[in-house]
Amino acid sequence: SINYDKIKEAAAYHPKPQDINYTYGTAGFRMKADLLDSVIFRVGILAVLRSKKLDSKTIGIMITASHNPEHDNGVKLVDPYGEMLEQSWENYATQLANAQTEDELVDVIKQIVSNNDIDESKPANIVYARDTRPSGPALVSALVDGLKSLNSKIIDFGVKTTPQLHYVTRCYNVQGTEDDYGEPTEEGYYKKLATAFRKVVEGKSRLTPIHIDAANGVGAPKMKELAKHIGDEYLEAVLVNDDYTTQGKLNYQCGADFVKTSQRLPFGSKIKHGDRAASFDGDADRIVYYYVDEDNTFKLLDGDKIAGLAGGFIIDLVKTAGLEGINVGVVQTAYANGSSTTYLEKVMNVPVSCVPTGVKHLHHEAEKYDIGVYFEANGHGTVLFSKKALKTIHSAEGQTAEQKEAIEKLRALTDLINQTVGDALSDLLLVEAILTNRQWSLKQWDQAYSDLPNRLVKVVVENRHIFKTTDAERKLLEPTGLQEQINELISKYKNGRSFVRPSGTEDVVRVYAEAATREECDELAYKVAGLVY
Ligand code: 16G
Ligand code: ZN
Repeated sequence: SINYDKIKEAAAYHPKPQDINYTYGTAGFRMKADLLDSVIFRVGILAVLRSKKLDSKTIGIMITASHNPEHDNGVKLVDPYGEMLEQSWENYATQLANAQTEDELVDVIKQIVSNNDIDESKPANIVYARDTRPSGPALVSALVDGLKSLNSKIIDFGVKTTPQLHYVTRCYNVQGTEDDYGEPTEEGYYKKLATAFRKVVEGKSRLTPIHIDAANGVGAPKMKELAKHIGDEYLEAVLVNDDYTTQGKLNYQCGADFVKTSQRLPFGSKIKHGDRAASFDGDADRIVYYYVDEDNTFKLLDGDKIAGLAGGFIIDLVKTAGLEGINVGVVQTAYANGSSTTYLEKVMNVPVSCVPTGVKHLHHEAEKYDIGVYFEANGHGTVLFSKKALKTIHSAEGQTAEQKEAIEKLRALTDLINQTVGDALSDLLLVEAILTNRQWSLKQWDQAYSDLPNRLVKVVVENRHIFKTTDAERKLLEPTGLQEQINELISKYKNGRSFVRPSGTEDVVRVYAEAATREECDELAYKVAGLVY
């Protein structure tokens, strides 16, 4: 059982700084790395409790701050099937992190144990990984101190992408069952994806090279490894911003978040008209595509475009395969471009749901469909196949050669897609596989619809917590009266849409606007920002 004196002793080496209030938010804990030592120690403790609670299932821990600056870091917990930590436990994470003294810490632990009827004697299993940040190794040792203070069985998965950690967590928990998800190794991950990719593109001509900006992060070495497993004859990947060892380069003027936010090429990219390019973020769980047009304008293919491409391809395969009983739906957030929603609903006739920002919300909504495609505009997303869909796809036989081929491709897609979480490597292969099958250029893909001009503005306010939203963050409930003022502004713009929400990861309020023209959109964004300020 739990030795509380041992915990106190270990915790004394990882004191909580005074005057800091930590919150486990949308992306776990995330902030300047030098404030995280005590937090990570305590996250280790929470992971052990979670594993004990879930009958010794393996819990994953990822140390990363994704697209944030290099000096930041963060940590999040991964539940047994590779999903985000169950929401009701986020509160425990926050409570543990904020316990000021060792005695308070032990009190919180005891409370979690008793609230959840945790059997203290159950063994605990943990797997952890980190990205390439220089602060990673020191934080890992704080984590290990936390884990060891409770005698858990620990697997160090090393330097990995966030989605690889999600993958391996699921693999450990379903190994040898009918839900087997692959070998719980990095090698197993590459083999699974590479084999599936070759199956989907077999017999089609290879596309021109894909230029990948890896944000100088962990996606660089991992993409190279994946490409080796796939082979040049199927995919030609050319990397830029692949220097993950020089300090100061991670996410600096490059990566998916930079490209999406600034709507321009990353530093270091030399693509010309006709080239195909994509950017990962710092932990390789987001991807956006882009190209430059004849007249040298930058064209972005973001998460909404990927959802349209993937949704369209999967719907076609399901129809061709004759699997009419399988429904396909798409899940978006308020940030989805209005044109993408119209395209999905009106042209493709797909049901679309809108949920609040954050992967856990999208993921859960997508589980309601037989095949649920979810993407945030920022490039984070994946496709979920329900048990029913998997069973149907794996047992279908097909009458005609065409049907058989469609079924084979659907089967391969269930392996190609990392169903635990959005995965830049897996999503890249998904997009490349679809474009190869369709023999489409990025421009042809882009022609499905044109994005409405849009603008995202950050507003620094005194207290962002007074902003309360409803309707999947599309409307403000509080401060009272503000939404009416915003509505009045919106009504003056053609195709105008705007909403205000407090950020879950930064101390700011975000204002989003779109309208028929760039000028109108910018004007709307700044006027709404003016109301918020
Ligand atoms: C986190 C979320 C991401 C979301 C972003 C919004 C996860 C794993 N990540 O990075 O999905 O788009 O937060 O940030 O849930 P914001 O609340 O600051 O706008
Ligand atoms: Zn990320």
